[in-house]
Amino acid sequence: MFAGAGGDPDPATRVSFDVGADVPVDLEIGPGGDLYYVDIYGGDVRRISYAPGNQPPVAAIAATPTDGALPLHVDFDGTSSSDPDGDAIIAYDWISTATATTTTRAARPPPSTT
Ligand SMILES: [Ca+2]
Repeated sequence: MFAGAGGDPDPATRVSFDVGADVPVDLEIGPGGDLYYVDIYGGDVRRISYAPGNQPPVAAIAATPTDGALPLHVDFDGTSSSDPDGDAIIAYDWISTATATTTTRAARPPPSTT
């Protein structure tokens, strides 16, 4: 909702911003200004970010295999990531919480870990 002529919010300027939201409950603003909500039927916590202009890429990560006996070698693949503006993704940052390291790769092949 945008400000009207007097500076107050004008209900006539309401705009839907997440028409795909399932059943949002418990809306909260995070420390970075993003809006978080619980999708009560989907069992997810979802984030809505406002990014005017150039939109950030959307990360999509696949792991193969997703389970197995130890030691398990897993290959990660981020090549399904996309940019809503159609911009090329020029780098992938892979952050390992196990080793507290960040690996930047120009593109493929994806990193793997055991
Ligand atoms: Ca972009």
